[in-house]
Amino acid sequence: MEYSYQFTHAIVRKPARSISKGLRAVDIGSPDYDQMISDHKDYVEALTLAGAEVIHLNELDKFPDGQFVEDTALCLPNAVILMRPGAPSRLDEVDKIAPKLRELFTEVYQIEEPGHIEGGDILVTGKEILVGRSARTDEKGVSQLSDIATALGYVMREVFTPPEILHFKTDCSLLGPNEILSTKRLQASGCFNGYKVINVEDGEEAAANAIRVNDFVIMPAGFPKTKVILEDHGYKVKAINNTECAKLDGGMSCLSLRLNLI
Ligand code: CIR
Repeated sequence: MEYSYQFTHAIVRKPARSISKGLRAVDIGSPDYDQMISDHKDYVEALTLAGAEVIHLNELDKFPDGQFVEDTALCLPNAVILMRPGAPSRLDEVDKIAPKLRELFTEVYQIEEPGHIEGGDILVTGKEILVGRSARTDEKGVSQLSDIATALGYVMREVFTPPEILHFKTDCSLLGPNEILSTKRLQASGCFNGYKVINVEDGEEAAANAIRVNDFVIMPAGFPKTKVILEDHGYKVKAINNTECAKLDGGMSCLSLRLNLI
């Protein structure tokens, strides 16, 4: 997994007008649809700039959280594992994306009932797959994923997402094979021992959900100190407005599935 941040393709789904009904931990107001569409365009442009060919899926009015495609699957270089979201309203999003994933991958695995996992709880690093148990990802799901990943030759390690955090990756991102961007609160759980960790600036916790795609780090705009920290470490950074997705607890990683179709 030396190339855990190198991607040839990315799958995105256009936000639906029903986003106003999207799940959120705390209601801080309804997202503005036009702004979200404009941000989504910028996000697609950033993926393209980073060298990924973007595959577009139609909006799904029945699934207000459908644009957060990351939660529906784990894409590895030669196989895809269809997830089983822990949020009941999101369960059937998997059936909607599965046909496209079956077109792209010959090896397709699936998390089965009664297990649950959402892709936002999975971080693939240069040496292992970290899976954070959370309100959305349970023991049975993790155990199924462990069987599949181990059979495919990967090392999988279970970690625990602190209860105040939606998904494991809400608070961290991969920057390099052995380098992680993390909030201090997540790092304090000890899950990144053995990695080089760069902390986001205090007060800029939402900057931790970024994505490394080839030579770029794509991060949410509005976190200038963390942006400078990343640039000082030599990263090429592209910042995208995320104010509307943030109202639904979504960010840079949630909005795409990154694939390496070699
Ligand atoms: C949800 O609560 O499921 C959505 N509103 C946000 C999902 C964000 N996904 C992610 O962090 N991978």
